[in-house]
Amino acid sequence: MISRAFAGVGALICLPLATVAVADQPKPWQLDLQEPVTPIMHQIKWFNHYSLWFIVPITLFVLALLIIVAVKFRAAKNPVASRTSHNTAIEIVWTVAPVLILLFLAIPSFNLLTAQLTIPQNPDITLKATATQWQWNYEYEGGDNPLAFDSYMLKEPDRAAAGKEDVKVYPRLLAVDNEVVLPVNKTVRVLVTAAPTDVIHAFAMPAFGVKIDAVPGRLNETWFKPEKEGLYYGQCSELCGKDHAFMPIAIRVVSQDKYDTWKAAAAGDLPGANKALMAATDAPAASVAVASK
Ligand SMILES: [Cu+2]
Repeated sequence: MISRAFAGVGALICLPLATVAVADQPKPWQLDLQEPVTPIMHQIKWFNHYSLWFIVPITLFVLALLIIVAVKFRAAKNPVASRTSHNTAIEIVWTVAPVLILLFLAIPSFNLLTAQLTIPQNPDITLKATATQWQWNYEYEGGDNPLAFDSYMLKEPDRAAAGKEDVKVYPRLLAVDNEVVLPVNKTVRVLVTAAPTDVIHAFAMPAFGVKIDAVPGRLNETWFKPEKEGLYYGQCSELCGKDHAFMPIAIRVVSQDKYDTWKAAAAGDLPGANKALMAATDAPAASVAVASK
């Protein structure tokens, strides 16, 4: 709890620095959460800051009590210890106060959990993400153009051929060969699983407020609605073997038009569709593609 409070204080200090940088990926020395891009992540960020208003004062209060007790009642100053064993007023206060504090934390916490776990009835897109040691496979469910592809971490020798030389936009260990492409402001249901004979992985996208296990033989469900175009990065977040650190998740959020063009072309020629989309999103201004504020 104490370390969380310090992280929070650090985050508040560093906030002006964090907002300058791009919004879609981890930053050096970042302490706060990533910039929220979905309604759920806005709520998570709010709840994080809200709970710090309880955690920081409690931590400081307990620290102050400890210091007072250690100084005021030290053996040299207080050779005969008090034999007081009970005080009804104090018993009531330290029972009722924590109950109230926990209620103030529990109610918004359960609201958030409900919002996360309530899958929208009519999602615009259903995406299936299947984890394997050590890459992701994505399937676009339904519609006229079934589409499925593997997504591997971009290997350094392939950078130039993929047209992904800019390490700010395509960072080492986070960039992939084939990104998931999704339209902006659309509700996306994600079905998450792992290959039948594989191990447990986890699908995590910090800017979207999504983290859910990918379990062999089991279909987990989550959802998000990205509000801003950009290229967003996440990682497998369940220790899954020697290349666990090398199976990133990349989601490119684009306009509906660009998505439709990409989707129509991708079924026949995925590398070509990706190249065309990169030319359309990266070329005019690289800063747009990285969703800077
Ligand atoms: Cu994994």
